[in-house]
Parts: sequence; C-alpha cells; structure tokens
Amino acid sequence: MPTVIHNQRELVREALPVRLAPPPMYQVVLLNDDYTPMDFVVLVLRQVFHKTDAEAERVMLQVHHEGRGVCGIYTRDIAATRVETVLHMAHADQHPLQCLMEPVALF
Ligand code: TYC
Repeated sequence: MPTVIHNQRELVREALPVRLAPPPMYQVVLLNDDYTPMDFVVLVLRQVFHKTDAEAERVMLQVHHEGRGVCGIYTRDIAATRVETVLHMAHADQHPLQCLMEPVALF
C-alpha cells in the first residue's frame, strides 16, 4: 500500500512502496583444535548459539571430525558479537578454540 507522508500543513508526497534488500548475512564458524575439551565446545554452542544438547553435540562432533562447522547464520553485528563472546570465553578458560565469521553467498 502506498505510504502517504504528511507534514503539519499539507500533504507532501505519496511515497512509492519501499522494498529493502535483505541484509548481508554471515555464518559463524568454529574450528577444530587438539586441546579444547569437547564439553567446553558443547557448552559454548548451548550458551552462545542457543543449541539444544543434541544439536550442540552434533555440531561439536562435526567440527571435531571435519575440521570446521557452522554454528549459525546472522546479520553482521550479531555474528561479530557471537564470535567475540566465543573467543572471550575460550581465552578466559585458556582454551585455543578459534571462531570466525564469513559472508554467506546470496542466492
Ligand atoms: N578436537 C577436540 C578434542 O578432541 C574437540 C573440539 C571440538 C575442539 C570442536 C574444538 O571446535 C572444536 N578435545
């Protein structure tokens, strides 16, 4: 429906309906290493990415076996904040766990 914009005195403009492009999306990726305990990775997936126990276990094992795994796909700021949170938690517990974000190809 066209949007009608008024100011206090008169009808000013009939705007065209606006269609915004979807925002660029980023996937947050966990990387495997030989030292971070599996339980810690599962905890991170539950706490930061709101995974169920079963899904957290699945993603953790995928990273363990395949070297990397996607934790979730988010807008840029949310992805960046989750990466920071993971790195902060890992550093605080002295684990070398690595986490990064990368752009998702738009179709
Ligand atoms: N490979 C680790 C181990 O055997 C477990 C692990 C899983 C580490 C996923 C990091 O992102 C990771 N303890």
